[in-house]
Amino acid sequence: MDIGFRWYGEGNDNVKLENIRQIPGTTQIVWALHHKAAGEVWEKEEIQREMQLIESHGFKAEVVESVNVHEDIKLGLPSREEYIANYIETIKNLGGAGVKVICYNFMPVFDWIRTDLAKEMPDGSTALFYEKDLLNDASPQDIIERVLQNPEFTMPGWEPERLSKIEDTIQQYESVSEDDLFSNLQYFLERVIPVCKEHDVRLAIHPDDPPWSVFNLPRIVSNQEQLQRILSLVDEEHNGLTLCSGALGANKENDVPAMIHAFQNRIHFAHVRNVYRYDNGDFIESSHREEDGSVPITDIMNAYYDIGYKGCIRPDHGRHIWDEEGRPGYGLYDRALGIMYMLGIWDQKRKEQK
Ligand code: DNO
Ligand code: MN
Repeated sequence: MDIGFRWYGEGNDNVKLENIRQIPGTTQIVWALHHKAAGEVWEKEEIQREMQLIESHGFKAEVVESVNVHEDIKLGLPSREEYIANYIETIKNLGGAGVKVICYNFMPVFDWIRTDLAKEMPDGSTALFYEKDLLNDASPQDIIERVLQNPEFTMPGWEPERLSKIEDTIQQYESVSEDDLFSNLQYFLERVIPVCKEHDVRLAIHPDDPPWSVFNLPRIVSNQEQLQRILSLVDEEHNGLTLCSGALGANKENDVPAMIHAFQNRIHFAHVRNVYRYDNGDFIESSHREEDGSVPITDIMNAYYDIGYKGCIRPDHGRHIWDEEGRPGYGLYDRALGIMYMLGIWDQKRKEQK
């Protein structure tokens, strides 16, 4: 198992690679070319430059999060052909450079949604928060304005060019059912998975965050049954999952340890984070510690240990603590604490098994 840490690139992240290097046990940087719009080809030279920078700091750079899927592919429009061809080009370029896993998502319009990026907790830390009633009552535009009050960085999935046409994009989905979205995903996978196989790159779909429909948009990556259906669309190892305990864990029906056992060799990347679920349907991203939230983090780590998981695990989001500023969810300190918590469970388990 490799511990990974998501990093947004030089000038686009106030966490330094030198600092990540000091988190015990951390060997992978999970990266992306964040300036690339969905549908653009990632060129070989740019890929190499980024990977060399990461590797020169002593890390592996084998996991990319994310190569975003163009909306026309999700909508199943004729123009998807061009974007699928570009995606294939990117897979080849990444595979050629030594990348082993590509994380992506298939959420219409919004990749993750919250109503507050810095909700204060009783201890003074801040965290990403989802307020159910607010989301149900507000328009997409209200939410965007609320969430992006003082954007210091562009957040993935919330790029200005994407947001500027959001109402139109939402409208385009009015005629797209869940079954249509499954067929559009299948169409995409049938074309890209053979290329992944040839270049030995594993594709790993990230669950919907949160795992239910927002603004009446179809969502198909929200529970065990849907994940199973996605794996069956192209039943081949390279068609796999990013199992995100925080995204899935926002719905109490989702049993993440059971999913780890059920999907074993199809999990190519793991996000571990906790969420505290309030009775009214709200949730907040708590610390990784099991008792601070509603997700059984110790059972999850034990399940990964028990299946002999060899892939990359990264702490997903963290709170902002110790006066740290910067990208919501992606500070240094709380994610580092998360890593130490995960490794504590892992090491204990390893000792017991000896
Ligand atoms: C939330 C995050 C996501 C993730 C993308 C992957 O849990 O991990 O924003 O990065 O959905 O495409
Ligand atoms: Mn995640």
